[in-house]
Amino acid sequence: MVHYNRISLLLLLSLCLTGTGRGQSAPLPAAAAGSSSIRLNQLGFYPNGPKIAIILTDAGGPFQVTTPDGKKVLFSGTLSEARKNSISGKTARTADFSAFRTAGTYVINVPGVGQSYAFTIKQNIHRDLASGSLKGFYYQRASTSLPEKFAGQWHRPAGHPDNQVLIHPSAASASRPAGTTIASSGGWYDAGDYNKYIVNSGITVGTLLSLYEDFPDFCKQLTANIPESGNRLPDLLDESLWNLRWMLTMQDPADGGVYHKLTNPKFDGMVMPDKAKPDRYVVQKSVTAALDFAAVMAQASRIFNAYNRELPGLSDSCKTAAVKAWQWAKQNPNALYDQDAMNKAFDPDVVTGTYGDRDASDEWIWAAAELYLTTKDDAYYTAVNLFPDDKTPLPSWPQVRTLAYYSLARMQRQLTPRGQQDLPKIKAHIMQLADQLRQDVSRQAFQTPMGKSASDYIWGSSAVAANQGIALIQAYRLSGEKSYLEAALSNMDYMLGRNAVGYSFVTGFGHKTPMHPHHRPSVADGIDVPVPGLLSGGTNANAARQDKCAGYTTTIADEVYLDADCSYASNEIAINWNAPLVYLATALEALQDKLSTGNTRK
Ligand code: 9MR
Repeated sequence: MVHYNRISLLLLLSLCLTGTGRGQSAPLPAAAAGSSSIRLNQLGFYPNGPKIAIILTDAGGPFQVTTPDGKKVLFSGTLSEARKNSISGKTARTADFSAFRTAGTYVINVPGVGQSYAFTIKQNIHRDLASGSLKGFYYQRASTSLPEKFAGQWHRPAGHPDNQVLIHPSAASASRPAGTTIASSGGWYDAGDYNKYIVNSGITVGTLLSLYEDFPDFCKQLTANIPESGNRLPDLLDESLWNLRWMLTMQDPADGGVYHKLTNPKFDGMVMPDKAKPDRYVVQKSVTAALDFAAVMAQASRIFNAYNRELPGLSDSCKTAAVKAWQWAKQNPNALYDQDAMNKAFDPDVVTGTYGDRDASDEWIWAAAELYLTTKDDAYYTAVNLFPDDKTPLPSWPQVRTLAYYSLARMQRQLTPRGQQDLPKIKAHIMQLADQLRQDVSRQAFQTPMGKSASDYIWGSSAVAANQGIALIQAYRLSGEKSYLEAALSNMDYMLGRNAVGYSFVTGFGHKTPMHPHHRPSVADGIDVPVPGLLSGGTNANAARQDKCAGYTTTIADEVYLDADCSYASNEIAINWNAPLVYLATALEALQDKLSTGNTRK
């Protein structure tokens, strides 16, 4: 690291044309690349968009944007005033080079601090990430081989055929006694483990389908080199169908109930899918599974209605499945999934992910809204209290209420008069969430909505950032106010490196990325680099207590992250985290032209 005294700093400062210099300034002394004190989106920036890096330094002074060899100075500026990180107490300053718009690859040089990773300014800066994170789902496919043509070096044989899945005693019924089998192939592995869970599939597929409904034209151009690429469906829908078709097999045709999950009794070891051989079970039907299933199937029905020629009957099947699941839920409103109680009553014990939830009121709201939108039947709308309080909770797997508001606002032109009455309220809920997120961002050390509160740093916090981004995109779509779009973009910057740990949390995208995610194929495949396009759960204040992995070095909430495969509480990947990443990357790509100054309407 190079150090400067005050006088030489002033001298350097006087050489620079603050904020406007283009090529006129002399290069500041170059430092080694990849300074850990310069945090920025490690992919780069849109030419017409905001561009900032966060510098972890007490000292103010100049900075430059230069060619990667440091020889040509393209832009000179001055670091902002110091801001204190309210979580860690550390000092940060901003290097703002938004005014520099020329496409190319550059570094930032800050005397006394160092030089950043190389980054690029160009159109479509997140395009590869959008398709790469969609491709991440392909790599999660169960019951199929991944040929080299699509999976590159991560090709692998099929695992978990799931064509003879046992009915667990907790799920036994007259037509399906315990120990009999059903076929339930396909779907995505949930995460770093190989089990398949309906609740988590719900928000995941719902998020991907909502992306399609929000940006249909753009999504038709999004390709991911999957086996279905080139057919008449967009890749986003083809990939979603891989899981949707599996979800359909999780419904008991006899009564419409939906099994909570398809799972081993215990987690597999860190082996490749084809090496995992334990028995697989479907377990107890649950009300949360039924309602999440109903919501997603209703949404799928209206989307695939436009593809009746390619997929005859699918739209109708989805609608029928949704209605039957809803009716089952009405008859079984107390069938919450309680794994401990289940294990007391039945064998074998099941100790894999629970996705347990003691409150299904939000699942009722989401299912009711989607069924209403698809059927136009007011009876669904009035079956629940859509507004139990004035909150707008950020979507997550146990809390799906706001997904209902998103869909109702998106489909506002198709509401019945009953729904129309509530439209102002629905919009107000979404705007209230976005306003909370946008508020005070400029006072934050990292200038992002993510991390304003230490409570953002939970298990899967990267998806908190992504889901905040989606909320802000929704607000932008409703209001046309560019500041929401910019705030959404800043959370993407967070995910790609502008954060307190300096990692881009997406495997394969950025300079400093997770190399050891808790992801069985990435651990077991013998390939150094992990499967790409997967979002690590990221910083989690309680990770050390939760996974007991050795190696955490701090308890500061926004810094607890460990790139080790034992760190399943901070470094696993999961489908419900990848989906909002796909959403945000794609939405930003679709809206990038709206970032221009003076263009504030959508
Ligand atoms: O994402 C889930 C997180 O909200 C919970 O706190 C955590 C512990 O219950 O479980 C997470 O979900 C995991 C699931 O149970 C099993 N597959 C891996 C998931 C991601 O870690």
